[in-house]
Amino acid sequence: MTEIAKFHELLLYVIVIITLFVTALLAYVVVRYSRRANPKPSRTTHNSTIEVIWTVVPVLILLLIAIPSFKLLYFADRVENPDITIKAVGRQWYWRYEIPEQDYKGQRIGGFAFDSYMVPTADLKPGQLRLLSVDNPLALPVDAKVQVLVTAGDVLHNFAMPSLGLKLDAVPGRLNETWTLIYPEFAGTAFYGQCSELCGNGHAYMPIEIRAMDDASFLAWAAKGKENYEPLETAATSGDGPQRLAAFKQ
Ligand SMILES: [Cu+2]
Repeated sequence: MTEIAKFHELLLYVIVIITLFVTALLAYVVVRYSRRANPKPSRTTHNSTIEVIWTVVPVLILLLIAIPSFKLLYFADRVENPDITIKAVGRQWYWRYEIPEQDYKGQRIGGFAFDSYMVPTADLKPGQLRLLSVDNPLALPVDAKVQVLVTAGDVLHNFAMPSLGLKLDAVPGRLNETWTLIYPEFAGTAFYGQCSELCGNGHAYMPIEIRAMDDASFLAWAAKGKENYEPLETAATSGDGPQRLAAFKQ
């Protein structure tokens, strides 16, 4: 997200300079070449020097934008040696998180999966956010390169977490990849996102909640997850989504 914000700032400078330049040029032409100030118009039809300049300069500006833009695309595309890998699966209408078995900070963690449902408005506890809080949030360690894999179990969804610079299509039969890193000062912060691809009736009711945690809290969460959540081997077939959605609708 930091890099996206930096790129956005660069674009803002480019846009402001171009807008000021064009506005000044327009004002100059309006005043200097009005009928009163310039009663006998020039009959010039072309000027090679000016034409070359107004072609080359915009090309250079576009290159100035394109180079950092492509660098950013490739930077966000893949991370070398991630510290941890998580997988988000979009379903109608909830997110399922799979934490594959892996080493994190010298400990064996993962091997479990769980469903993450929105907390219905009637069940909200103090501090929980309407349409954003979920029953089982995903925890992520701070200061770790997190490889994020995204797919879908039924129709198109989109895993979007604006604060972390994440927005990735969830496509059935396809595994999309990106990564993020949460700065250490955000330990203890909850981040909220939403499905961002119209996926049907419950599209607005499948939010994403990520809790940033320091390593100790994260390892404790992972240990509890291993105990309480379902093992990953059976994860693909054991979703109780339809029953829980029916309960939610009642
Ligand atoms: Cu959706």
